[in-house]
Amino acid sequence: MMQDDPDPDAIASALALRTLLGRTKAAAPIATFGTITRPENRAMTRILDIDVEEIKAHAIDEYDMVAMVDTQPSFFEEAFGEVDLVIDHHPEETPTRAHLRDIRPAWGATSTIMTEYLRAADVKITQRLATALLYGIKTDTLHLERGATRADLEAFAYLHPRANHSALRRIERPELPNEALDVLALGIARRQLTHGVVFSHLGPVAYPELVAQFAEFFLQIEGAEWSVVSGTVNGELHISVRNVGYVRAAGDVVRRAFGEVGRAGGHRAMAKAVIRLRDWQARVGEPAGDALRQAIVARFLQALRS
Ligand SMILES: [Mn+2]
Repeated sequence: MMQDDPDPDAIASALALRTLLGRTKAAAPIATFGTITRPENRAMTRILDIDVEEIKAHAIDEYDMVAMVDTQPSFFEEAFGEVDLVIDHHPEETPTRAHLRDIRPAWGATSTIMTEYLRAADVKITQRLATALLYGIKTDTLHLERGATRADLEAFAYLHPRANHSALRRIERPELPNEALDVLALGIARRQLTHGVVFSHLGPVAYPELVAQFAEFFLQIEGAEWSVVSGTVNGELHISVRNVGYVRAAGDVVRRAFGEVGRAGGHRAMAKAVIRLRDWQARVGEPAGDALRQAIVARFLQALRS
């Protein structure tokens, strides 16, 4: 089991645990109650061919044992009895009930702990697994700049020569289709920076991840603490929100701004809303052009101030 929106550290740790236990993907599925949303994380599972199953809470009963990596039972809304194994590096909020537990809050990444286990058990670390674990450590420690310990550096140094660096590059810098640059050009031309928020409506986009990708990009604009990028695809309006991290939680603001017209939510620094265009039409107004742009700006700024 991983958290609801699994990150690379969780995904790599799950793959490592399965390898350590010598299980197949049928015998030990890697599961989440949520969905992987971040484009880089989706790219990781696709490029490294890691199967992540999205399961419902009651499906847990079908398994003989539950192991958690990079998370703890108390982090879930769903109630777990005693789980079998917890390996994590987050501080405990409440004491963890597990048959076996290895929680090391000082460690920068669960991937580091898993690398130590694999090495101690003399299990072969394939290039694919090394790539996943290296990426897990990189992302959780911001390229070893945040919270990395000697253990993280040692695991990093061990994994680095064993990893596939061209695969890593493709994961970290998702390829942009040529046509996406025309969409980006339009988005740049139409951007609007107001009260520390940069807004851009891209219009129709080929796939939803582009909206998230450009939201990351627009956050780099000088003076922007927030970026709010929107686009339409498959009869839906997708709005991706990013912030610099020390401001209000993005998920709260997005829920407040768009929660009543569609699905909306997220985390501290990233959030998104997905709204059917006909719901927007029925409850807000014209789902295109200036009317749409102005409504997004007005709703977001109001939610931010309230
Ligand atoms: Mn982690």
